[in-house]
Amino acid sequence: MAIERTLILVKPDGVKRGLVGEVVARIERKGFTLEAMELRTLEREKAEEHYAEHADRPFFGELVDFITSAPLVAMCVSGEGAIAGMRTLMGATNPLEATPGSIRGDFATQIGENIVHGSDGTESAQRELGIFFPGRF
Ligand code: DAT
Ligand code: MG
Repeated sequence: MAIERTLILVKPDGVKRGLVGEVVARIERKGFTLEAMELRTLEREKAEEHYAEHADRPFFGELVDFITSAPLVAMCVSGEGAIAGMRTLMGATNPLEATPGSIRGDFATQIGENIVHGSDGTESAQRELGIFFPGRF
Protein backbone atom coordinates (compact mmCIF):
# COMPACT_ATOMS: atom_id res chain seq x y z
CA MET A 1 0.00 0.00 0.00
CA ALA A 2 1.33 3.39 -1.00
CA ILE A 3 1.43 6.69 0.84
CA GLU A 4 -1.62 8.62 -0.31
CA ARG A 5 -3.10 12.08 0.17
CA THR A 6 -6.82 12.67 0.60
CA LEU A 7 -9.12 15.65 1.07
CA ILE A 8 -11.03 15.56 4.35
CA LEU A 9 -13.70 18.10 5.29
CA VAL A 10 -15.35 18.69 8.62
CA LYS A 11 -18.61 19.97 7.15
CA PRO A 12 -20.56 22.94 8.58
CA ASP A 13 -22.62 20.67 10.86
CA GLY A 14 -19.45 19.23 12.38
CA VAL A 15 -17.94 22.69 12.92
CA LYS A 16 -21.18 24.03 14.47
CA ARG A 17 -21.37 21.07 16.82
CA GLY A 18 -17.80 21.54 18.02
CA LEU A 19 -16.55 18.28 16.52
CA VAL A 20 -13.43 19.58 14.74
CA GLY A 21 -11.15 18.49 17.59
CA GLU A 22 -12.85 15.10 17.79
CA VAL A 23 -12.34 14.45 14.08
CA VAL A 24 -8.74 15.69 14.10
CA ALA A 25 -7.99 13.57 17.19
CA ARG A 26 -9.28 10.44 15.47
CA ILE A 27 -7.17 11.15 12.37
CA GLU A 28 -4.04 11.70 14.47
CA ARG A 29 -4.71 8.74 16.77
CA LYS A 30 -5.04 6.48 13.72
CA GLY A 31 -1.56 7.57 12.62
CA PHE A 32 -2.37 9.67 9.59
CA THR A 33 -0.61 12.99 9.04
CA LEU A 34 -2.19 16.42 8.75
CA GLU A 35 -0.46 18.24 5.90
CA ALA A 36 -2.76 21.27 5.66
CA MET A 37 -5.81 22.57 7.48
CA GLU A 38 -8.00 25.62 6.87
CA LEU A 39 -11.26 27.00 8.27
CA ARG A 40 -13.23 28.69 5.51
CA THR A 41 -16.68 29.30 4.09
CA LEU A 42 -16.82 27.68 0.67
CA GLU A 43 -17.87 29.76 -2.36
CA ARG A 44 -20.87 28.37 -4.24
CA GLU A 45 -18.84 27.91 -7.43
CA LYS A 46 -16.24 25.78 -5.61
CA ALA A 47 -18.95 23.72 -3.92
CA GLU A 48 -20.56 22.96 -7.28
CA GLU A 49 -17.17 21.92 -8.64
CA HIS A 50 -16.43 19.77 -5.60
CA TYR A 51 -19.76 17.94 -5.88
CA ALA A 52 -19.90 17.94 -9.72
CA GLU A 53 -20.45 14.16 -9.83
CA HIS A 54 -23.79 14.72 -8.07
CA ALA A 55 -25.00 17.58 -10.31
CA ASP A 56 -27.94 15.56 -11.67
CA ARG A 57 -29.08 14.18 -8.32
CA PRO A 58 -32.29 15.60 -6.77
CA PHE A 59 -30.43 16.59 -3.59
CA PHE A 60 -27.70 18.59 -5.38
CA GLY A 61 -29.18 22.03 -4.59
CA GLU A 62 -29.56 21.20 -0.91
CA LEU A 63 -26.08 19.72 -0.79
CA VAL A 64 -24.52 22.90 -2.21
CA ASP A 65 -26.68 25.12 0.04
CA PHE A 66 -25.59 23.14 3.08
CA ILE A 67 -21.86 22.97 2.35
CA THR A 68 -21.73 26.75 1.70
CA SER A 69 -23.98 27.69 4.65
CA ALA A 70 -21.26 28.20 7.29
CA PRO A 71 -17.54 27.59 7.78
CA LEU A 72 -16.05 24.16 7.19
CA VAL A 73 -12.59 22.81 7.92
CA ALA A 74 -10.64 21.47 4.95
CA MET A 75 -7.66 19.20 5.49
CA CYS A 76 -5.08 17.38 3.45
CA VAL A 77 -4.44 14.09 5.23
CA SER A 78 -1.71 11.66 4.21
CA GLY A 79 -0.51 8.21 5.12
CA GLU A 80 -0.30 4.58 4.13
CA GLY A 81 -3.63 3.80 2.44
CA ALA A 82 -5.07 7.11 3.67
CA ILE A 83 -7.90 7.29 1.10
CA ALA A 84 -9.65 4.04 2.01
CA GLY A 85 -8.44 4.29 5.59
CA MET A 86 -10.17 7.62 6.07
CA ARG A 87 -13.37 6.27 4.47
CA THR A 88 -13.31 3.53 7.11
CA LEU A 89 -12.76 6.03 9.95
CA MET A 90 -15.68 8.10 8.56
CA GLY A 91 -18.19 5.25 8.19
CA ALA A 92 -20.96 4.78 5.64
CA THR A 93 -22.58 7.77 3.91
CA ASN A 94 -25.89 7.12 5.70
CA PRO A 95 -25.06 7.59 9.39
CA LEU A 96 -27.79 5.14 10.40
CA GLU A 97 -25.88 2.45 8.50
CA ALA A 98 -22.43 3.59 9.66
CA THR A 99 -20.67 1.29 12.09
CA PRO A 100 -20.57 2.49 15.70
CA GLY A 101 -17.00 3.57 16.35
CA SER A 102 -16.84 5.42 13.05
CA ILE A 103 -17.27 9.21 12.97
CA ARG A 104 -20.65 9.10 11.22
CA GLY A 105 -21.70 6.07 13.24
CA ASP A 106 -20.94 7.84 16.51
CA PHE A 107 -22.11 11.40 15.81
CA ALA A 108 -24.82 11.61 13.14
CA THR A 109 -28.28 10.39 12.16
CA GLN A 110 -29.03 12.25 8.89
CA ILE A 111 -27.49 11.56 5.49
CA GLY A 112 -27.51 15.27 4.64
CA GLU A 113 -25.63 16.18 7.83
CA ASN A 114 -23.02 13.48 8.13
CA ILE A 115 -20.16 15.55 9.64
CA VAL A 116 -17.32 14.66 7.29
CA HIS A 117 -16.26 14.31 3.67
CA GLY A 118 -13.41 12.14 2.42
CA SER A 119 -12.23 11.59 -1.14
CA ASP A 120 -13.28 8.21 -2.56
CA GLY A 121 -10.29 7.42 -4.83
CA THR A 122 -6.89 8.61 -6.07
CA GLU A 123 -8.35 10.65 -8.93
CA SER A 124 -11.01 12.35 -6.82
CA ALA A 125 -8.43 13.05 -4.11
CA GLN A 126 -6.17 14.84 -6.61
CA ARG A 127 -9.10 16.73 -8.10
CA GLU A 128 -10.56 17.77 -4.73
CA LEU A 129 -7.20 18.76 -3.21
CA GLY A 130 -6.77 21.01 -6.26
CA ILE A 131 -10.05 22.77 -5.46
CA PHE A 132 -9.26 23.41 -1.79
CA PHE A 133 -5.46 23.76 -1.87
CA PRO A 134 -4.63 24.87 -5.43
CA GLY A 135 -1.04 24.31 -6.46
CA ARG A 136 -0.03 22.72 -3.16
CA PHE A 137 -0.44 18.95 -3.54
P1 DAT B 1 -19.88 10.32 0.62
O1 DAT B 1 -19.95 11.66 1.31
O2 DAT B 1 -19.94 9.19 1.61
O3 DAT B 1 -18.75 10.21 -0.35
P2 DAT B 1 -21.61 10.61 -1.71
O4 DAT B 1 -20.41 11.06 -2.46
O5 DAT B 1 -22.45 9.53 -2.30
O6 DAT B 1 -21.24 10.18 -0.22
O7 DAT B 1 -22.58 11.85 -1.46
C1 DAT B 1 -22.04 13.12 -1.12
C2 DAT B 1 -22.90 13.74 -0.06
O8 DAT B 1 -24.21 13.99 -0.58
C3 DAT B 1 -23.15 12.84 1.16
O9 DAT B 1 -22.11 12.94 2.11
C4 DAT B 1 -24.44 13.38 1.68
C5 DAT B 1 -25.19 13.79 0.42
N1 DAT B 1 -26.10 12.73 -0.02
C6 DAT B 1 -25.76 11.56 -0.61
N2 DAT B 1 -26.83 10.81 -0.89
C7 DAT B 1 -27.90 11.55 -0.46
C8 DAT B 1 -29.32 11.35 -0.47
N3 DAT B 1 -29.85 10.23 -0.97
N4 DAT B 1 -30.09 12.32 0.06
C9 DAT B 1 -29.56 13.46 0.57
N5 DAT B 1 -28.24 13.71 0.60
C10 DAT B 1 -27.42 12.78 0.09
MG1 MG C 1 -18.40 11.07 -2.16
